[in-house]
Amino acid sequence: MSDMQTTFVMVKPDGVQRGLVGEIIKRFERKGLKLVGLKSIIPSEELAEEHYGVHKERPFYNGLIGFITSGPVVAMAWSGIDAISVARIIIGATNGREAIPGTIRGDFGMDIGFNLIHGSDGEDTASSELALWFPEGTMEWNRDIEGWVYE
Ligand code: DAT
Ligand code: MG
Repeated sequence: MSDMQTTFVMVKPDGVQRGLVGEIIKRFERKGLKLVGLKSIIPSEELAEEHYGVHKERPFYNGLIGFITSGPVVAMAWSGIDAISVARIIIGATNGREAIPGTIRGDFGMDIGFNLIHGSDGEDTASSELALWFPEGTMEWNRDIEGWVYE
């Protein structure tokens, strides 16, 4: 199935602290995904807990919430055909030590917790995460190069 989708992507505090925001955005941009939302915020505890609620019972949960609320993140919405899986491929495996070079985590990460970036893992999480991080909605706009990205 090839559907037009929008996915939620977030540069985590370690990616911001390490000065990788531009490098990360560049990879989504040059791939051909379309930017439809972008903001930098320091997430509140409530926001972090809602975002990672699915991991509430995991041993790393408290550390994860502390990490995500520790400083600025860059929240983004990217659109394109199969954008959810395309973004996950660009991001790479959860553990940076196992992620393939060429992926963001494979190129820049050495850790599982400090893994630089989040990307929605399916249609349901994409829509709930977009609603959570972009309650104001995302942008509708026509990109002039569209006809050179998709045949
Ligand atoms: P992903 O971010 O690749 O979708 P996930 O949804 O399984 O991975 O986990 C969410 C985040 O939680 C992950 O990006 C980093 C953290 N995490 C996962 N497993 C962990 C572990 N075993 N130890 C520490 N942090 C972990
Ligand atoms: Mg996940």
